[in-house]
Amino acid sequence: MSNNGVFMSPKIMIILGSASDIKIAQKAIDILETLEISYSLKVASAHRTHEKVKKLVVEATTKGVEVFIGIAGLAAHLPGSIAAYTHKPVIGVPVDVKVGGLDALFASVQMPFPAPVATVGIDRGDNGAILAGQIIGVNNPNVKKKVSELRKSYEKKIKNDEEKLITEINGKLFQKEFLNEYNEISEEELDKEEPHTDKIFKESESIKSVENTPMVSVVPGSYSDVEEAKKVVLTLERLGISYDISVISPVRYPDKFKKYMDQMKDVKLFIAVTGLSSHVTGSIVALSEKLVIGVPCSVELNGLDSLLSIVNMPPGVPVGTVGIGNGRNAGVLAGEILGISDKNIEKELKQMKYKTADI
Ligand code: C2R
Repeated sequence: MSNNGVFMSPKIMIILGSASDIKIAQKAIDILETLEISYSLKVASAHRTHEKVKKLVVEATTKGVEVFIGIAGLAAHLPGSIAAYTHKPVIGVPVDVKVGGLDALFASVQMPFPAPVATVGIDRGDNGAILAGQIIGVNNPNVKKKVSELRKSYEKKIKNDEEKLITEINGKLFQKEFLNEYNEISEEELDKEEPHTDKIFKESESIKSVENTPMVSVVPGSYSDVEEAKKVVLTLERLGISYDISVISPVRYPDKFKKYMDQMKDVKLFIAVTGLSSHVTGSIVALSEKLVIGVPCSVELNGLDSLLSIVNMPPGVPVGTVGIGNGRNAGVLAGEILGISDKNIEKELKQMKYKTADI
């Protein structure tokens, strides 16, 4: 971006493994334009032009790029290679070129400590850009507001799509009017700052306010996820990041869960640690516009059920997912995000990343 002849670094760098990934990248571009976040876009492959990836990432990190988005199909080593050369958050968007994009998903998400890639769903360039917006929005109220407006546009879309669909159904037995009062979300409600929490907590019993709100809320969905959650909090401890940890299942204790979410409404981000069909991440996203990191746990199917149900979120509601059983990487990712504006966290993070990289 050029401003009176002075070159300013973009906030985000998008790197495509190939120009053939542009259809998915276009989804990210459209969102970043809506959020009014400056970005640069390059084509560079970890396999075909490794040196270029390295130079781009190192230079962009030095010049102040805050978030990287790596978009690639097949054996998508590109996001991981970006993560090797920066301590800034890296988002991976797996592209469906073969096998439904599962190859690219695994290559992006299953990164070793301490090089997390916050992976979003297959072909979800839009969610990659929204996640980047949430990261920038942690310290930028204008971007936060834009992300919030974008979230509301998805709510309006559901309402409009439903109305259109209903008028197209002509079955004789179809009861068009049944429970229609729930279709009416007023413009006022949609325009509220945090519509979900406001709406839901109005009627709940009084909620004590949490003094000294922690930076991060860690939510294991069950006591069986606690061992994994411990890895998250030990990493947060090492990075000097304050946190709350509470075991709460939105399926088993929905009311308690909603109350907890309200108590945590001022945290900077959530880390959900969960196995099986992972409703914890989805429930947090439904109740909050804050950034959510998901840690899939291996309970059944080696954690595949959990990984897929955390990562493959619909457009508008991303969850930045780390590898199965890699709670430590969720802690590192939180450090990368919070380290953008906190020099102390950044210092500890660099120590952790670049020291262990020698092993
Ligand atoms: P071509 O269309 O250029 O043959 O690329 C690209 O991201 C693309 O989806 C086919 C697919 O290969 C992917 N690719 C990677 C990497 N480089 C290219 N996964 C990498 O470095 O990870």
